[in-house]
This record gives sequence, C-alpha cells and structure tokens, in this order.
Amino acid sequence: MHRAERRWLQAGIATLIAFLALIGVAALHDDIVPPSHVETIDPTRVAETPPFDKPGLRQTGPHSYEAYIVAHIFSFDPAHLTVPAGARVTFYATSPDVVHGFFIPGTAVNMMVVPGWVSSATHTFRRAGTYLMLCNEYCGAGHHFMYGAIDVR
Ligand SMILES: [Cu+2]
Repeated sequence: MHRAERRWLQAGIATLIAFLALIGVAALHDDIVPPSHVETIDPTRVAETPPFDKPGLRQTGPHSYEAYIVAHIFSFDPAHLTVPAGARVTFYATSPDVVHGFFIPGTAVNMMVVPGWVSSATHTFRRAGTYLMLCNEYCGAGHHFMYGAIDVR
C-alpha cells in the first residue's frame, strides 16, 4: 500500500473514531437522546384532545413545568413562553398537519414533530435570556415564518 494511501486511511479511521466518541459523549454526558415518539394522538382531533386543546405552559412543581405545543403550518401555538431562570421544562409537541421541527438553539431540544405522535424533550433553563423556538423541518411555503421565543427571566 502506498504511504499516502495509508495516511488517508488512518485519517479516515481517526475521524470515524472521533465522531463516534463525540456521539458517545453527547448521549451519555450531555443527555442528548433521540426524541421520544412514544405517545400517539389522532392528528385530525388535536384541537379537541387534552391537553393539546389548551396548549401552553403548566407548572408542575417549584421549578418544573410542562409546555404543550401545537406545531402547525406556519406557527407554534403558543409562540411565546415565559419561565423563570432555573425552570426545568418538558416540552410536548404534536402536529395536526405536516411534519415540523422543534428546535431550541443552544440546548439539546431538537425534535421532529410528526402528525399522530407526541414528541417530548426536557431542558433546564439555567441562564436568563431569550431562546428561540424554530421549526427546522421544511414544512411549506411559510416555513421561514415558523418560530417563537421563550423568555427566561
Ligand atoms: Cu414547520
């Protein structure tokens, strides 16, 4: 084998090992896990199905909240949430129409929102600030208008 060929092969294998190690660190240390698609919901009846008939934030403990989000073309309902710093928020999201994304940059919350399923992810907002909620699955002509914000105070 040519020396240059062996070097490229070694570089490729080293890159693969580095990526697998990063995935391992992300999964085990940073708590990044695949979004749970465990719960199902009739996508034609989202507006009548509790708790998605009244989307929004519910406080479940001194620092814990549940946020029920309906992602539809082309907005999130609700599009704006306010929580205190230190709040641990579990997001539950579903879609009555097409596949959307629910992504909060700077956090591990990044899930597909698939009609018929309830996706969930949890994040503790330790630092105050404004966090964006973005749809990162192209969902149609108004996709770029599909965003919201979480104010952490
Ligand atoms: Cu969308």
